[in-house]
Amino acid sequence: MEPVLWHITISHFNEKVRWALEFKEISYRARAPLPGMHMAVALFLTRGRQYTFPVIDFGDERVGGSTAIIEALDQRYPARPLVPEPGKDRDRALALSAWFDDELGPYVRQYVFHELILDPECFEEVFSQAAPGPFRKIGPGGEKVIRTIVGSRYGAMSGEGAVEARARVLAGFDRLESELGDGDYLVGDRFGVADISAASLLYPIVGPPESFTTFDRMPEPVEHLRHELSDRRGFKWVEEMFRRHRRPAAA
Ligand SMILES: N[C@@H](CCC(=O)N[C@@H](CS)C(=O)NCC(=O)O)C(=O)O
Repeated sequence: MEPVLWHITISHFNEKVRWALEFKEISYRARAPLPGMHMAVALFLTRGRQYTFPVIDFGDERVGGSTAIIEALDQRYPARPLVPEPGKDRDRALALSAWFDDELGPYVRQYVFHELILDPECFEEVFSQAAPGPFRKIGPGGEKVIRTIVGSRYGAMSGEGAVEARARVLAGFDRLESELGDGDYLVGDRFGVADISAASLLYPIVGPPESFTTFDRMPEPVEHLRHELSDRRGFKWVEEMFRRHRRPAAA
């Protein structure tokens, strides 16, 4: 059976797994319930182990957590490996992925959602581009509910929180650049899980055209930050990773 990916189209954590599946040329089916409702689905799918998306269903096993899913994909589909063999490179790749997952991903989300909440018109546009097809026309009432959910779940209501989150995004670029040094990739000389983690988690800031979801525009402060960062080595590296390695969706 083809694996089934339960995902949120807009989500950068979910972009990691779509990218891994497509890079490894694994054909899969995708399911996207309404964001906000997905926690109940994740809990159901994983029998209470996981309340976040992505979750993948292999038929005989369901795995949640973006990096754990990429490890499981390599075990089941060894071609075009993304996680290095056991040893120093593997330890480094998984440690870097964990750092980007914990110290960067949540802050990108908090900052971008904060700015979206302050710009309801843009929120509506982003939602209508990003929501799964049947939910696109949910109307202003539904959008309000979703805004409230993301605002309270991700700490995106607080202005102070957003200032801190923006600083953490910049710290993410600093770490990325210092780990890259002069190299093309974060670990060794080939593309892998650490690169997918860093590049996917920064996609809402960088806005590469190859990502699964693209947006016509972001709130003005996010556009401004994008412009401010656009000459940085880390920003150009994210663009380059998408250009070089992001295959179009097969699902
Ligand atoms: N560490 C998890 C994080 C995934 C995550 O935060 N997913 C979000 C969507 S971006 C989610 O489902 N959140 C539900 C919630 O926190 O209530 C991973 O790597 O998969």
